[in-house]
Amino acid sequence: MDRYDPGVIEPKWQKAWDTAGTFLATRDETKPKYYVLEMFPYPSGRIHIGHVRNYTMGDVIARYKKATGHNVLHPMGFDAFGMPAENAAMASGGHPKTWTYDNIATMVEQMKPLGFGIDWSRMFATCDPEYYGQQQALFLDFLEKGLVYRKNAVVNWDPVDMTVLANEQVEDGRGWRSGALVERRELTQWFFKISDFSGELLDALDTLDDWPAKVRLMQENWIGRSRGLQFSWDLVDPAHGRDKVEVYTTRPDTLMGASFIGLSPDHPLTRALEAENPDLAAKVAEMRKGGTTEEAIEKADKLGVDTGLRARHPLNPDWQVPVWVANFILMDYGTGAIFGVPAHDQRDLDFCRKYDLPVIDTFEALDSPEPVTDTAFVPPKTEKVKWLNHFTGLDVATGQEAIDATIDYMEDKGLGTGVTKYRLRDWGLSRQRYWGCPIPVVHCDACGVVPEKKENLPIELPEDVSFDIPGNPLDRHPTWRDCACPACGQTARRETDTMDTFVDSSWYFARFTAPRATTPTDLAEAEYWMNVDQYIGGIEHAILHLLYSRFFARAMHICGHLPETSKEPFDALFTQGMVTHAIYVTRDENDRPVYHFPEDVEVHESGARLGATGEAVEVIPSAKMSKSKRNVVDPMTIIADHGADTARWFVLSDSPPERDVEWTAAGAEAAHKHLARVWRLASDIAKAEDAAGDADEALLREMHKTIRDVTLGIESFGFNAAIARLYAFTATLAKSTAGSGARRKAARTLAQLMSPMTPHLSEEIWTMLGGTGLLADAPWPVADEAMLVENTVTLPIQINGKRRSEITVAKDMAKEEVEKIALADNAVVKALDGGQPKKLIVVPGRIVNVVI
Ligand code: ANZ
Ligand code: ZN
Repeated sequence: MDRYDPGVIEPKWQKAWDTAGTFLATRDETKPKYYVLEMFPYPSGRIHIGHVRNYTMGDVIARYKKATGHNVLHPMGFDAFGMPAENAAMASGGHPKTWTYDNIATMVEQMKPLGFGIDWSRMFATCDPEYYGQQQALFLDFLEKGLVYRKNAVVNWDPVDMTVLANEQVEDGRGWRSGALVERRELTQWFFKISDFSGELLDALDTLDDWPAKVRLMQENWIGRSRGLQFSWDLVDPAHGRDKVEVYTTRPDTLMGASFIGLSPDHPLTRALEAENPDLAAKVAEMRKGGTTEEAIEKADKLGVDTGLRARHPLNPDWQVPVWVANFILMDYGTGAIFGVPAHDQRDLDFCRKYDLPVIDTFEALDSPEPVTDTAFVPPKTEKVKWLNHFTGLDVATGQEAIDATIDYMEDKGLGTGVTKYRLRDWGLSRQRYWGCPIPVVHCDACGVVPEKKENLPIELPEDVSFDIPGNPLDRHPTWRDCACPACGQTARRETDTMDTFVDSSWYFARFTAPRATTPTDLAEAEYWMNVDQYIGGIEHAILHLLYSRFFARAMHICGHLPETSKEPFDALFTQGMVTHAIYVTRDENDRPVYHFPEDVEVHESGARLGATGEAVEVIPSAKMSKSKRNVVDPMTIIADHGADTARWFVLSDSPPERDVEWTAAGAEAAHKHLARVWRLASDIAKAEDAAGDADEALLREMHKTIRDVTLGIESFGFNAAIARLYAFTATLAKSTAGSGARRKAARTLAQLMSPMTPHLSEEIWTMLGGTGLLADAPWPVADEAMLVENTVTLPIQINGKRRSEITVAKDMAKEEVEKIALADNAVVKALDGGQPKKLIVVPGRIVNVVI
């Protein structure tokens, strides 16, 4: 071979690793283990360059850890259930299963040429019955431990698609697919009891030192701990057997500003009133339209209806406030009822303005008698404010003080209780969907809801289903629902809801430790391999996926499937940046944008033009890649043009891994040229035969510094810095006049240091330069500390006070030795002209003075 040819090199080394089983992971108690995991992909059809960057990062770490003596687990699988497969089936008539497995096959075919050091023997897809059967077993264990339960819940119902929608699937109050106005419906649904773990999940965030602070903060806000007051208002006239309304507030300090009581449309009292009052019922029905997301509720116009009931202020029985039903009050937060304070809450203010309810001043500043009417006003933590209505005995207090003082006051009087509440709701997992994991329970007329027997698992999805009409095909399957009750043996019906696909991704990391076990995990394997030492994935999963996984790890521990030490399953988390690309736009005759694929555009210094017509193209730099904007690059094209090593090298160079990197054709070209240069350099060195020389030590010193810097770079996720150092060392090596022995050693080390990024090229050079065995198995080079310290010094020589020359000597050289070398210096010999110096003074480490 006389040139760098990745098309030949890359398949060759992939085959060599495969044959040798280089990346197969087996338990080995003699070595420290290291588990590195990238968030597994959804089988959408093709891998994109973002995947390449993500998996390359994981691979750099996996290969580096292997080289540093770790027993590495680096698996890959597919998050394979979900809506797109069903949508594809609806759109083109195929079957979700075929669509999914075809996509998986394609994506594996695309990933293999990238040369990732993955243990492919552990691969699974979450839609494999072998996997989801164990998920069903987990469900049954959770059920037994009370970690999953059934309850009625208000859901987003799409009346056209006849399905429940997740909050994220409701866009502007409409179903994301059908565009139909979403309704709220009450359905019996399954829930995981994640809220039991709210406090623990929040407190444990403090132990996750190797997680990005922003992710921990996002989780903290999502769990949302708040301290407030729960207390009740007596009804002036009891109704439907109720004589009070219980409310929850985080602002008890505003109690004297209450102007109404608000009930959720789903509050039991509202429901009772609806039954007898058709007028009210009609208005409440109107409120139930629209999504159930907090955001949707926040955005919706404020709607209310006066129930006619009145409630007494707990601190002043003569003070009565009206009881309204209001659309912005959620049933599943607090008590589903509030007291409204328009002076200090924007929603309440909007509501009171609309329905003409009073706005009551609550605070005034200490230095001014003017009431504070800013709705966003929270008594400042430092400035003192005075309460207009100081009922607690304190007439001044800071914000938290005022809140705490009111809670204490109410508790003392026996009027209420301080409570800690969390925003985190139980996790509703029921989906009226086909392409998901069936919930393994049975409905029996005699016994009710009965768990399926474990020996009947997996409850497999039937394959003979059709998607030509909306709704859940499992519901209308002629026979699949029919089964025998596991308890009494009578005919019964299977649950037709399937699980939220977030369930599938909440424990796959544990399953990778024993992917073929006939129980959810094999405890010995889990104990050895868990936790994930380094998890890598997108920031878009900062909240739900990670939170659900943290809950699952706890629940699995409770059921004996994970050790106690795995309650936090991810020791370190890294969230990588995206690969971006310029968008190329021209305008059509109506000035509408027309987007162009990068391959159709020629980019010159003078600007970008369409290759075909020469038309000028507008360039929008660094945009998120998106098919609709056509600013995408296909990793397969890159591999075909430049090789996988170039793609791997490029996605990690130029910017730190947590930041975005912009893909440019020119950048990829330059990366490829550099790798070709390294190949040529190595192949020249392989042929060279020259003696050891003066420059050997300098080259080897530089090599050891490079080892140190690249090692540090990889250890600290500074892949771009490591790459910059490798560029520099390549330049040094190219210029070096050292002997071939030293250069060979340096080139071999260069290849080794590059190998996590460019494994194929590195193996090739390793072999070329006489390395033994596979480089992938070779131990990581260690920087020689002695070579890192500068152990020589350069001393100027002054002759009669003038600087005439200099000598370089070992730092610790004895004075007499230095004198000898100084006397042998050409300039000194000349000046002495055969005589002896009057004086010869050596100041160690500084200077040599010669007086003649
Ligand atoms: C009186 C008040 C006065 C409130 C004020 C706020 C400001 P956080 O802090 O997010 O936990 N609330 C209580 N239950 C609710 C429900 N089910 N649906 C909608 N809103 C509800 O929110 C707690 C505050 O949100 C509570 O404090 C309550 O309004 C409202 F100047 O009570 B507040
Ligand atoms: Zn039964």
